[in-house]
Amino acid sequence: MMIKKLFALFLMLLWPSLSMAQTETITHGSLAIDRAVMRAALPGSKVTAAYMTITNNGAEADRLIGVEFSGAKKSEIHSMEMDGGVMKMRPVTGGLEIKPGESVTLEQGGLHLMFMGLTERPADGETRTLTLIFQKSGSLTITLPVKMMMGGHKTSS
Ligand SMILES: [Cu+2]
Repeated sequence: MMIKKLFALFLMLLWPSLSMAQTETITHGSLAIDRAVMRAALPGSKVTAAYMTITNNGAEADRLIGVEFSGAKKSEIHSMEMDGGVMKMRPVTGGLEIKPGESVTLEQGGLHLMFMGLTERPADGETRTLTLIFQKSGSLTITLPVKMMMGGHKTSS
């Protein structure tokens, strides 16, 4: 009887990791991260960005309040807005709210994670590790693919 219960528990624990490998969704408490990707940095460039969709499946709002990346001197959450006909990006103050039952998409030309003062160069086909810091859910370390991406974001500075 005990063995049966343990086996059932084992299956329950195994199942999310199997589905995670299939869909590339990373779950963390009530949060789910999809389509995480880091932009490959061009040779000589000191900046790059990362994008993803964060979904809150919980009943309470959470906030992405920070990001850490060991390959950059400074990592920030940025927004991008038109300002007098010019695209301008600025740090998101107070964190990025993820309302219950909603998704926030960080994408080219919009919200993004910004890495400045790169101390190494993330190249196409590699992977990198980031730590996302959430107000309620705490820290989540994710490994994401690095891909060459065109347009949408200024990668030279
Ligand atoms: Cu930026």
